[in-house]
Amino acid sequence: MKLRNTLLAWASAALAAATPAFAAGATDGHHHDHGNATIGEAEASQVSRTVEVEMRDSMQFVPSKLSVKQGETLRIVVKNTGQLTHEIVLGDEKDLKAHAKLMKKFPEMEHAEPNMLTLAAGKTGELVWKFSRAGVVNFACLQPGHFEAGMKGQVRVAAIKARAKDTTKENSHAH
Ligand SMILES: [Cu+2]
Repeated sequence: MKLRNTLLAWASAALAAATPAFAAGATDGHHHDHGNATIGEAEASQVSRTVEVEMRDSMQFVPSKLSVKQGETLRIVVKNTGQLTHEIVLGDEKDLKAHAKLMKKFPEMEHAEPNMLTLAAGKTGELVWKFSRAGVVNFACLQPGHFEAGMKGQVRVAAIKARAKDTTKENSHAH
């Protein structure tokens, strides 16, 4: 028990270094709806489109590439058609890689955040996400080994208009 706590504390610390969004969930044990400002925020009331993504045991998301316009809120209906548990986690590639490494060390690690969804074989779930920044948002399955096997994809967010303000570094809470 003590060892496990220590491992979890270490995992939380490592995640804190990797991504503020994961750390918030790991340390305070409850959920804010701030989302992660670097990739967007979940706003269920503003869904403009629904897309379906299938998870397969061949370590693929189908489709693995999605396109949205900046500011668009998507409902992503995710269906696991395989025999294995899969998950989808939205984030930037650096965070996803760091998280995938941790999952290999601590495969029992559980998480529940607005930017991720874990689905057992045959299950369907959905994520609602607003893509507020132009660029690329990556997604991946972080079940141990799946990311490395290529289970990942991208959402390309097309810019509507160039903006003078650079929000890249902002990860603040807008209250
Ligand atoms: Cu998977």
